[in-house]
Amino acid sequence: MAGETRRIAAYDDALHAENPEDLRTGECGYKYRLLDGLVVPPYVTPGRYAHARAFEMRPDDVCYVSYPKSGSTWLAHIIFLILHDGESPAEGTLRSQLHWLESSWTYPRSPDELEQLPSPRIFKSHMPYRMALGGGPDRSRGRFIYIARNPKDVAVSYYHFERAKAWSGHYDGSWAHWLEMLTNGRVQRGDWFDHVLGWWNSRQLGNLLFLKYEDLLRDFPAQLRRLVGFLGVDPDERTLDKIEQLTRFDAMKTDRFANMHEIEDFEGFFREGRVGSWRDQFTAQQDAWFSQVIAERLAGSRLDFDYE
Ligand code: PPS
Repeated sequence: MAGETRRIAAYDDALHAENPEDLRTGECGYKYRLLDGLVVPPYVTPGRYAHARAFEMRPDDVCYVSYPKSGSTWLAHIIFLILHDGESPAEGTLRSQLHWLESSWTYPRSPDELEQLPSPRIFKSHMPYRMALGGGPDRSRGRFIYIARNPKDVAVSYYHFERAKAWSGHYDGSWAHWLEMLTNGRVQRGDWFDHVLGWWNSRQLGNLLFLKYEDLLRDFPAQLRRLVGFLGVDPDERTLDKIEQLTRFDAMKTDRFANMHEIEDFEGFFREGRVGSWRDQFTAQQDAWFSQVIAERLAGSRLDFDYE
C-alpha cells in the first residue's frame, strides 16, 4: 500500500466532499466547510476529522503539522529520510508514504490499513492545536513537529496555490482581497495567528518540536541536528549530508519520489522556495498595514520571524 504510485486526479466534490450538503460558498466563489468553527477545505470531512481526533497514536509515530504553505512537504521529506537512513524507496512517492487522516483526498487510509502499517508511521496535518491528531501533544503518546513560516511569505504562497483550485471553488479574488480574507481568518485552516500561537504556546512539551522555515533555510545542519535528536536517531555525517542534498529545493523539485508529480493539482507547487518572495506581491501600503497587524497579534508571544 505505501509503495503505491497512482495518478491523483483533481479534487472533486462528488468524490471527496463526503458531506457536500454542508459546503459553503463565500466571497469570490471561495468554497469551504465549517468544522468546529474552523474554515476547512471540503476534503476535510466531519467523519475523517472525528476519526483523526480519536486516533490512538503509537509512541514512535510522528505527526508533522503546519498552517498551509509553510514548508511542511519539505519537512516531511526530511523526516522520511531521517527515519529511513537517507534512502528513498524504489517504489511509491513521498506522498504515498504519508497518512493524512483528516483528509479524504490523496491516499486516504482505512483504520485497518493504518493498523497494519509498520512503525514509525508519519502523519500529515494542517490542523490548529485545539483540533490536533489524536487529541494533540498533551493528550497523545505520539510525537509532533510543527513548522511555522513568516506570514507574509505564507500569504503569497497560499494565494498562488489556492487560486482556481476546485477545492476552493475556483476562487478568483484579487491579491488584496485574499490578504484581507487571510488576515481575518476566512481562508481554509482559519486564522494564521491563532494556528501558529496555539502550537508555539505548547512548545515546552517534550513530544512537540517547533521549527521555523527560515531557520531551516539559514542553518539547515543545526535544524537537522534538532530533528534527529528529537526523533531519537543517530545518522552518520555522510547520511546527514545526503539528507541535506536530497531535500534542497532544486533537488526536491526534480526528484520523482518527492516532487508529487502524481498529483494533478500540484502543478507549480515548487514555486519560489525562499524567504522574501512576498516583496514581489505586497504593495508598500499593504506591507505597512500587515506589518502592524503582525506586531499587534504577536505582541508578548516572543515569537518572531525573518522576512528577508
Ligand atoms: S502545503 O500545500 O500546504 O502542504 O504546502 P507546504 O509544503 O507546507 O509549503 C509549500 C511551500 O514550501 C516551499 N518548498 C520548499 N522551500 C524550500 N526548500 C524546499 N525543499 C521546499 N519544498 C517546498 C514551496 O515552494 C512553497 O513555497 P513557495 O513560497 O510557494 O515557493
